[in-house]
Amino acid sequence: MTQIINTFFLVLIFLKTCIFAMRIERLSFEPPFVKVDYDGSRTVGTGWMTSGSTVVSKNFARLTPDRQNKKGAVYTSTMLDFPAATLLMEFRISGQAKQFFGDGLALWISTQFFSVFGPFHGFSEQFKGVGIIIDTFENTEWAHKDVTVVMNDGTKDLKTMKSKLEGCSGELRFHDKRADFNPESDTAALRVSLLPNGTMNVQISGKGKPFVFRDCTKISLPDHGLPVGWWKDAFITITGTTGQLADNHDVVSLLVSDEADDAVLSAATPFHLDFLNQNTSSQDVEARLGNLEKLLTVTLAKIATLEHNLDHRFTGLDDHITVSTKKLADQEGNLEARVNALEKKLLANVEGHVESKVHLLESSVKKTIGESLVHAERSLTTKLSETVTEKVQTVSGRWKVPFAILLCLMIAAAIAFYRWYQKLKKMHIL
Ligand SMILES: [Ca+2]
Repeated sequence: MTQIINTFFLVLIFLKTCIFAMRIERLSFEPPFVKVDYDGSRTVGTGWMTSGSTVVSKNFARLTPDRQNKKGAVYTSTMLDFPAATLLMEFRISGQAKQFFGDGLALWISTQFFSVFGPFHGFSEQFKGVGIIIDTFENTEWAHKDVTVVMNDGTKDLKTMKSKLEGCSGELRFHDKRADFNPESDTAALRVSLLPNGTMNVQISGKGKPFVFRDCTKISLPDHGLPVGWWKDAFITITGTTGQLADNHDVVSLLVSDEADDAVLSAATPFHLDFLNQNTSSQDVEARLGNLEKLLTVTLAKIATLEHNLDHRFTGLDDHITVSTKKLADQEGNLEARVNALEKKLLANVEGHVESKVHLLESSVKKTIGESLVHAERSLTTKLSETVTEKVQTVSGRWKVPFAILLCLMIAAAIAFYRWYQKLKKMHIL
């Protein structure tokens, strides 16, 4: 009887795992991203928000372009709210640089709702929860891990966290200048399982699709001040940041299930082309139809791949054109400013030159006129003086005779007037 009951419970557990394990839709997203939010921007899904440099295209969310000093995030507005969970994140970190790139991409499961960018890979350093950072830039100040796992109970500062880093090594970044780079299949994946006993299991797959997961680290979170079930109140945030060095940080999908280590989230089965070589009788219509169906499926998958690749190229191209246009506009502005400055300088030089020339001419004219006037004055005075003297001398010998005659006439007139006056007096007229 006991054996029957045990078998019954085992079957129940098996059925629960197989049938009732569910994807949590409100916390999951995957392409194609066709929904548009209230301000006209493409969104990864209902309940998800974007911030900073994030641009959502049809096939992925680009948190940062391959440019310096960028920060981008996608984050949920609802809590995890399950006793166990598995998060499977597909992402692609790629860029033009062969050797120097950064800073990385991080998945945060934290009771802190994302609002503003913080200094620690875009997140606040004071948080309650865990952060799994795909750290692509090797800082020399502390021990580096390609996959860095940090835990904080809300009291630890950055220095304390960095002194106790968990994680593992792993090549999770792609060089997109390689001839064999394929954006659709060159993605990496991170699987985080949160077990009901408080343990967190982190696995990674880094060589593109199909994903092959390997264990990265297993941590008992209650040992780090995070009690069992703390993640029920946790939000999910994904951040990407660049600094002096840059990379494209893209998130392709995030699938969340309410079971730890859930098979529901296993990677998609790759397509195989070998069925085309299968020998089927020309009379076997059903088999031929089956093959055609497979061919159609493969073709559709190829179209999806092509679309994803185009999306990747065009998103990069779009950013490149935007930056180039801005640079050209800046250069045009600089050129105009330089021409204006040159014009001003030239004008100032010409004006100064002309002004000084005019001053010089003015003073020269003044001097010449002054000198000429003085000379003319002197010469006139001398000439006048000479002429007058000469005239006086010439005239001086001739005026005496007329003067004597005039004087005699005046005296005679006076005598005649006097006699006439006396005569009138005697006639008693007066
Ligand atoms: Ca780093």
